[in-house]
Amino acid sequence: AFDGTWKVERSENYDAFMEQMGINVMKRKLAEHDNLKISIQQTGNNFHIKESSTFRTKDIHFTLGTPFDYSLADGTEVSGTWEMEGDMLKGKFTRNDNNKVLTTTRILLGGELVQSYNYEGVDAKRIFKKQ
Ligand code: MYR
Repeated sequence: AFDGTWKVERSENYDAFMEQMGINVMKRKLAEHDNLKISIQQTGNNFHIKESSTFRTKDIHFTLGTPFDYSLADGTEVSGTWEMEGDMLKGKFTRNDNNKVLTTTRILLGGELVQSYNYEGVDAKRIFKKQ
């Protein structure tokens, strides 16, 4: 159901979230307009994600329930797991540099893909439209 190519359309509280993550204002300004696109292809428990933005393009493969490593666009390394809970993808990732936890979810709502983020008490959302 998550399959397809999704392009970010709007964000909520993303600047404050990135600030909490420790990202400086210059990078945050660029990241607000990163034109993030994610292509999702699910085969059973296996996901193939193609990420593209003004920062980079990246291929990610993961299996639900199996930990993997990922680096954020600013170079921050995290490791963690995606799991499916009902219709929701739930991710829990730990930063390698400070062991703090970033949680994220993906859900389809009214034809949009809504990704929520939480880090150290700050919530944000990015909302994607199907291409
Ligand atoms: C994926 O499914 O797209 C790959 C794994 C995602 C891991 C966690 C994503 C958190 C992204 C947070 C970006 C915020 C930058 C400060």
